[in-house]
Amino acid sequence: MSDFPSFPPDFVFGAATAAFQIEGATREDGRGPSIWDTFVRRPRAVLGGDTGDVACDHYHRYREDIALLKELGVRSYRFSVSWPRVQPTGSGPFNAAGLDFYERLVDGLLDAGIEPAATLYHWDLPQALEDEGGWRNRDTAHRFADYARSVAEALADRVPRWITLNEPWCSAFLGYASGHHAPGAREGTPALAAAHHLLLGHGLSVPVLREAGAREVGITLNPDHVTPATSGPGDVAAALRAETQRNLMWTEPLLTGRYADGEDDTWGELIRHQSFRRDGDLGVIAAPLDFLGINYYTPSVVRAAPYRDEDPLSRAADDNRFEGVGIPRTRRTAMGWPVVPHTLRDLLVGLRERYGAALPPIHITENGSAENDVPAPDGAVHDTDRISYLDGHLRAVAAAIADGVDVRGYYVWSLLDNFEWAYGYGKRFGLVYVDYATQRRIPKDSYHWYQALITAQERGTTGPGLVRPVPGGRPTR
Ligand code: IFM
Repeated sequence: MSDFPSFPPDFVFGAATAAFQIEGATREDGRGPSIWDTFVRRPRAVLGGDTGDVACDHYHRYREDIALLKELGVRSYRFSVSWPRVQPTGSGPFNAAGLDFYERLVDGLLDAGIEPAATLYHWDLPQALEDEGGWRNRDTAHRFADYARSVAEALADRVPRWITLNEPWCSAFLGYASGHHAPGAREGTPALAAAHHLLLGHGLSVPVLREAGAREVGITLNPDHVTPATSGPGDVAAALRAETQRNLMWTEPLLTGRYADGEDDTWGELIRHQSFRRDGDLGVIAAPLDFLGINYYTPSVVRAAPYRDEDPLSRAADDNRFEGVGIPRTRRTAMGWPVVPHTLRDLLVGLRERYGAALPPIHITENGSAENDVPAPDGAVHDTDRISYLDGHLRAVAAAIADGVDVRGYYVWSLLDNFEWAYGYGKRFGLVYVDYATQRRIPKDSYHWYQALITAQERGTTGPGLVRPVPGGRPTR
């Protein structure tokens, strides 16, 4: 940690999780089924047939997890509310027992001196809404705003920071185009309708959240840092299509109130029938934000490719004539994701250059790495690769701040090892190792490293040799 840059005094260091990935208790206290409860039971949908039924058992162990957060020293904890836990069918009556869980969680965090940051939608749509078309159906956007209102009316007096959606690109393109995520659909125009309705649901919920007392309202995107494989016009155009799908189709409506210019080249016939977009929608979607959440893990290098499916009638919305190429000479995480930290700085500076004053303050709402963690004979988890990943990316955030980007916070993904969606429990992103057989939590070396970093930042004592993380113990100086 020597020569580690100093962050502004009010910079928020945090850690993040999401409901379906950690809570378990999927059939308890009146929770309804979500699209992920259905999807995990589809043959071969999730590696090893893993489910969210128990996960990290956080629903029962949240007090222990709050104690881990307190010991870690984070200022803020980002969690998500499970929509089907608080409103089992996504419309109609709320489930008092479900809301009560989040009341207890929030009160426990506040007692521990930790600011709660709530995400309203981290992919666990109530199955009953999917049965009506899910996000393809415009009505789901209105159901989402109603849900947002009720949750905020219950919690906004104690939760200052609210995130409407987590990574709507994943909900639309992994959920309805590639089919790798719930609900597992492979569609064209309906997936683009889903993307639009996600944005609409976000926009409808922003004023509702404010009316209910939310102090800061934002949305979390996962923009990619895209580079063309060559400077040839074909690859450059392919990179723009990749950027349109991953970045611009989200940031342009949200921050400028316009649809992205590159849509026709990206989607061709699939976007020509736009009856799902109505007059006035852009005004709703562009509701002013208090912050923009950015989740960032790895960059992409892309080149031009033919359509995988020549037939626009059956073509999926992610079939946009580009493909990724490898990035040589870079370490890869256990996800196979290349580690190139400076691209986070470049992405942030690029957003600032593109949107100028229209770019709200930024919180890095997720960043972290999956590594092949195994407890060592001494009982500890020596995850030096994760420490190096986090170190590099935090330095990239500091560099972006030095370059004038208004970044206010950084949340490590994730507090705990957890259910990594289609990869099941095989991929470990946590600062804390979870032994799923016993539910024992073991803080990894990265946990102690982050703890030492936060302590040093708070004391204003970063600099050469000032902080030494002690695996398994408190930082020393
Ligand atoms: O685990 C996910 C999280 O749910 C959303 N952002 C990316 C993480 C790592 O894949």
